[in-house]
Amino acid sequence: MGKEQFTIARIFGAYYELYSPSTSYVRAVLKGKLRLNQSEERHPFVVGDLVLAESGSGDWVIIEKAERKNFLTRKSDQGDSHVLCANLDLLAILASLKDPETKDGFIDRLLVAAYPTRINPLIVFTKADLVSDEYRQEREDSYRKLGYDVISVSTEDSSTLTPFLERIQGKRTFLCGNSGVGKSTLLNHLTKNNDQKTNEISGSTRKGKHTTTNSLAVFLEGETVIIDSPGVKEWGILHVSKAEMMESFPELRRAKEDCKYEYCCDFGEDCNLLKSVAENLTESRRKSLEAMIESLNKPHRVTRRDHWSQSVTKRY
Ligand SMILES: Nc1nc2c(ncn2[C@@H]2O[C@H](COP(=O)(O)OP(=O)(O)OP(=O)(O)O)[C@@H](O)[C@H]2O)c(=O)[nH]1
Ligand SMILES: [Mg+2]
Repeated sequence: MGKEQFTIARIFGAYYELYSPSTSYVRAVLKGKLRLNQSEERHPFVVGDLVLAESGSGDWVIIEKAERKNFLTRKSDQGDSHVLCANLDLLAILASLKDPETKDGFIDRLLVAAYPTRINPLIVFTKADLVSDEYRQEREDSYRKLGYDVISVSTEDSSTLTPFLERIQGKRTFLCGNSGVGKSTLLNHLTKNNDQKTNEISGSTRKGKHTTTNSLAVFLEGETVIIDSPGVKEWGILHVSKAEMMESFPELRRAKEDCKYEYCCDFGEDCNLLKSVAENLTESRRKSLEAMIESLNKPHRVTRRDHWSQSVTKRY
């Protein structure tokens, strides 16, 4: 029987959709032993995982999981960590400029979540056609001046997609953001297929309707991979320590350089980092940091209404 390495493109119930450049898409199941070994983990496999599979008489059978280069996690409660995706090169934080408007606090949270993973963040403001150029520029600049890579797109104007395409070329990119910001619409534009269902935002709340329920990796030419994901309301970052949180703020890094040891004191009265919070953060960034530190102390305040269901979708 032939063995081959694949990437997990999608998970639906007990079935896995795998992709390799030579064989394209196949359907697979887990080998019984593998299933038992990993039963302690809530989600033993995620989209983006590399696996070894062998061809059977019907479905392929996954026999081995490769070590992950990196992975993206959310943690919104004690002991309840959720790996979302593995082996990424880029985290595209999609922030809608309008309908729904993504708040800076949400972007800040995702930047903190990305930091310990060392996955490069890219801030992508969406729906640029719905706001003035001045407003778009202002939102872009506030992050660009911190050193982040920032672009804006509108699926109404395909020329705006070129900078995005340039950045994702040859990389594995995870699209994340609130529901309704246009993750699936962007993916459909890039693949020129209607791979993913999209939906209008709600007329009354101006929020998305959690249309995408399962992550999906789409494989393009030149080893470019884009992964669409379900919209999130709040990104739990309980797995990130307070020290890592502060270090992830570029505005505070210079102050950290003055620390005698990695962190010279336990954020006591003479802490350079804490002084720098007052001196170097804008009000909006300071509020974000404080809210995140607060959520470390009160994890129950983090909402868990997000939709990450593993609902079975019929595709075969
Ligand atoms: N005006 C405008 N509308 C857009 C743009 N991109 C997406 N939309 C609309 O926004 C709505 C939501 O888009 P989706 O792609 O379903 O959003 P999503 O982020 O995938 O949402 P979830 O799957 O729920 O997380 C749809 O009605 C899209 O047509 C854009 O650039 N401009
Ligand atoms: Mg979607």
